[in-house]
Amino acid sequence: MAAGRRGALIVLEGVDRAGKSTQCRKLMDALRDSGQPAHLLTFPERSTEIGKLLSSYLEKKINLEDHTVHLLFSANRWEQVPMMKEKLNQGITLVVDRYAFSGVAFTSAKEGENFSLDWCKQPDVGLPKPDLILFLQLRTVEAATRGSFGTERYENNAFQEKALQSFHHLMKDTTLNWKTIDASKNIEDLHKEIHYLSKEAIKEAGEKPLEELWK
Ligand code: 2DT
Ligand code: MG
Repeated sequence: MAAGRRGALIVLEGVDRAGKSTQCRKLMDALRDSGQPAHLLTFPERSTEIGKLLSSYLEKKINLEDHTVHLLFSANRWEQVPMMKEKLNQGITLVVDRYAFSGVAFTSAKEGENFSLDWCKQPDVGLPKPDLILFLQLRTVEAATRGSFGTERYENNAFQEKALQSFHHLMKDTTLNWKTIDASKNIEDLHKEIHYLSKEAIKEAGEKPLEELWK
């Protein structure tokens, strides 16, 4: 690594069972094998105090008011920001499994309150802006062939469909580097595409400062 080059912030988003976690791990391995320092982050980060609350909420052990839980998901990202910036500045690339886009997509999919995209975005304004957002696209029927849903909150077809619509709205933002990829491909082909796009993003990120999301 050349001195002074920052790492890239690479986010994977997509519906349940699109293969995000598998692809994050494979990307991590490939980057490290090629000598590129990389660190994996997952949101929600369930190990912190806020993360434990979120985990209990997702496991349906506790209920939380909808605005409150949205702000907690955001706070769960903010608490990682000092570490994220430090790593990026050290030239370490961050591979992130879900980010603010899941936050907006899942809250705005909720019935009843009519959460606007704008309201949902506000708490995450100013987070480190991703250099690349890979959206793993998979039709709901195809996702269903990969096994059944788990028992956590939000794990049902109707909800995932609504979240998917919100993701599509967010993807219209041309100030962000969204890349939609066909997640119905086999694991290896998908990995090759993700690895290629990530290498490009890492090259470009090294030449420019880190920006702020939605600002
Ligand atoms: P997994 O651990 O299976 O990815 O599920 N979520 C996530 C939100 O509602 N808001 C957020 O900000 C984030 C990051 C998506 C985690 C579940 O939590 C939802 C699925
Ligand atoms: Mg899940």
